Amino acid sequence: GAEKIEEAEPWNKLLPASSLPTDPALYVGPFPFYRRPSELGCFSLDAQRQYHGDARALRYYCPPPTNGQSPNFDLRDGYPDRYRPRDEEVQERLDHLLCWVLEHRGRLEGGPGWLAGAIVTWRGHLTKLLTTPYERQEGWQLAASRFQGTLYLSEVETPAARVQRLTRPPVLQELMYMGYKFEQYMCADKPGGSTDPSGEVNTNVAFCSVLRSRLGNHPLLFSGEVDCIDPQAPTTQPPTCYVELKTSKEMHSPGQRKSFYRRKLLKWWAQSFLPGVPNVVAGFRNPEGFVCSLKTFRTMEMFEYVRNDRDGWNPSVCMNFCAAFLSFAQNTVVQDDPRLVYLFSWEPGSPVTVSEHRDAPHAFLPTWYVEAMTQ
Ligand code: 0WD
Ligand code: CA
Repeated sequence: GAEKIEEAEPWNKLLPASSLPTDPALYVGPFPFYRRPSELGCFSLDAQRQYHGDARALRYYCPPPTNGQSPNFDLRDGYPDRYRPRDEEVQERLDHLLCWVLEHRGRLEGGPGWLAGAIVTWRGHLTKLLTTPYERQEGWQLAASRFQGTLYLSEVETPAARVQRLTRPPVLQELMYMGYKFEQYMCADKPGGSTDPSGEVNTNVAFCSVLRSRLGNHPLLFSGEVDCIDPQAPTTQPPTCYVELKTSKEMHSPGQRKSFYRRKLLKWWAQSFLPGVPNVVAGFRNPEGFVCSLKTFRTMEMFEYVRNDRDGWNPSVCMNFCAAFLSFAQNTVVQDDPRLVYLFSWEPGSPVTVSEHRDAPHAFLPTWYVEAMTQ
């Protein structure tokens, strides 16, 4: 069977495929191997977006008392006067993660050769890959370079996404603020401390966990922003003690719930499953922008809401597609050259395509990184 076809088409062995389909039906099958993610380290970005190789920006989960009262969080409070949004014109690419890798390259677990066989990227980029077979609205572009064996993946803002960002309606800008404001109502700066919603919301500040995992035969090193740690969690071992915070519209009809399970829970699952964050705490906001109810969703139980839904999502499809994309990228990016970039592009309804580029504007491995790694 398969052997005959390969013999009949020897060019399949010589040339990498030129595109990758994304139809969910093609990726149905057993759930692939996914190594239990372990935390290799962390870093923080401060109010000026400066990197620190420590956990100074980590916050502590501090939910309101459950004495029968509902919360009443005004998510619009402080907007826009106590809002310091990050400058989105600055394209950071993988820089902060590379800073961490550079600092730790000599003492990575898995041995000295481990990094050379790994894929290095942001968790958020992998989330987009996981949800691709079900995504009907937003395309993506991922730039890939191989350097000292390692495959680096860095997202490129699509022209459409740039237009959307620059013409973002005021209501959407306020909605973005509201997500961060919710974090402020739910987190304290110290374990056992209290929340302080009177302060500023500064989205430059971030705590990032750096994780190791493996999908199929692809060793992974990725980093993701973590909202807070639960000091009361059954285990204090990261990533099991981390909590992801989300806001969503209050739901009042079966149709609204169905669409929440189909669209939002898929994104929440993909984002938290990757780093092994076990719980997502949702704040449901009413039309006036107040959160009056909270619900904890267990990441490992999210699929149950769509298991019997014909138009639901399937975790195996997400992971199998991601594994297929990583193989596609590994087979495409053959030359080891930090100035050579393969740009993988995807639009809903089409396969993933690839184009080849050299140097600016797509090259993304900074000179300081390449030079320090070459020492
Ligand atoms: O420059 C860019 N295009 C991006 C930069 C896109 C996505 C993320 N980032 C930055 C983040 O700020 C962070 O430093 O990369 C780092 C890690 O991101 P990630 O964890 O891989 O990204 P993702 O899973 O997409 O987002 C996690 C959180 C978000 O939480 P919610 O609950 O909204 O999913 O990171 C925050 C946000 O709180 N976040 C951002 N913060 C500032 N600027 C951005 C952004 N563009 N995107 C997500
Ligand atoms: Ca969040």
